[in-house]
Amino acid sequence: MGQILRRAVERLDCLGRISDHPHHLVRTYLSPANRQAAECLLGWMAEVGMQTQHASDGTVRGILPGAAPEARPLLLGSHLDTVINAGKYDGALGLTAVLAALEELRDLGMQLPFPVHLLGFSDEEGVRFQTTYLGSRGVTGQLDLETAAQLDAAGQSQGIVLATEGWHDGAASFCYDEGNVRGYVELHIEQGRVLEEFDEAAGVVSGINGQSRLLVTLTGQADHAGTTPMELRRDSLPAAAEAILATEKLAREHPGLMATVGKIEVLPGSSNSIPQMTSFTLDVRHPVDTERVRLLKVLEDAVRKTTATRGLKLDWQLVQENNAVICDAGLTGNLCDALERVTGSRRQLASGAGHDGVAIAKVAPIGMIFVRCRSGLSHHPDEYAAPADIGVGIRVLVEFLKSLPR
Ligand code: HGY
Ligand code: MN
Ligand code: MN
Repeated sequence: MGQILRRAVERLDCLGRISDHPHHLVRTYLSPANRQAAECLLGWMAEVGMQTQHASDGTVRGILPGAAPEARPLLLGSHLDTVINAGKYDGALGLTAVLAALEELRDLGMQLPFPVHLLGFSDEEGVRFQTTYLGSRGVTGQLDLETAAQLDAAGQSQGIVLATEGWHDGAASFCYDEGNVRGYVELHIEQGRVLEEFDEAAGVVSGINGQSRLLVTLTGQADHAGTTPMELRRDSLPAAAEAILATEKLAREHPGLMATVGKIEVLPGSSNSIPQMTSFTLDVRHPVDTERVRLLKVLEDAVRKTTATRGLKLDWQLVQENNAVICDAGLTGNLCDALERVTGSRRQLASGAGHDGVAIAKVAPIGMIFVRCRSGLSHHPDEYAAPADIGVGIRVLVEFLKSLPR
């Protein structure tokens, strides 16, 4: 495994250097760096003997037919895109680990009794349009007009961007329907602290928490900063601040609720004009869907009250909502068996982070392997998974693949 693990780490480093920004790692939907990373992955997939294709949205696929090419495929994969100022393991590890596992099987002279499709999804994070799982929803026929209408920072809709910036030349369209896929398995860094707490290198995911993504816009009245009396102002920024503090307070008071404001925009944006419009993103998650929905309503009511008192207009826009997904019992059992053969543990843990399996679960049973990451840190350039832990993850994947019947 030495050489194979070394190559996996080298490929991680290679992808970690492919960015749309000179000083930090970022790859977004249909960006030049995302395409460059996709082309890298296509080359590596071809090296392990896969037939490769790309879709117009930048998702790429490698197919290893196996002994029975007509059998239902097992899908493996993760995402090529990143958040802004990202770490190099989120997404990329899942892709390089599969390549390593397939190389290991090849070196063992093993041919799998079913096809394997490796998918590199174009956009899981949703940085460009705030909608998430664009790639995995794309291959499962779940992209709708609402998503196509979502705007990026330049005011371009996802539909127009796909039409004008898409990777159309030589593109294939691959779509998976319910029943024609054996399952989907993704290896990913944990992005949490459970495996560190138990001092375990890897674990199996029991389920993926649900999440709601919103865009909240408060509109008041721009005016002169030097001449407008305080009592006459309809200033959107302090109102947004009140709403954001109420968000944090609600989450702190309700264990299990995670609420994050990741992005805020103020217009007109000059230092001597009263902010007419303030918009901010809201990311709300909870292990229990009904609780997430209930508490989101509590927050919405509080924000509506604040904005009414201040004489502002409120636009509370749900951008995307995904309920929690439970991983398939059969796949999870096989993954735990594989984990136990490698580490002696059957550790299972929930995922607070979202993953492409949420979208793929609409058409196939899903399972996930988590690899420990240092201090659980992620969505940060210091994100780190030790090669030894990556090696354990790859071995679990190999054991899992070897154990699957035809
Ligand atoms: O936001 C998430 O949970 C994931 O990193 N896309
Ligand atoms: Mn990820
Ligand atoms: Mn992520």
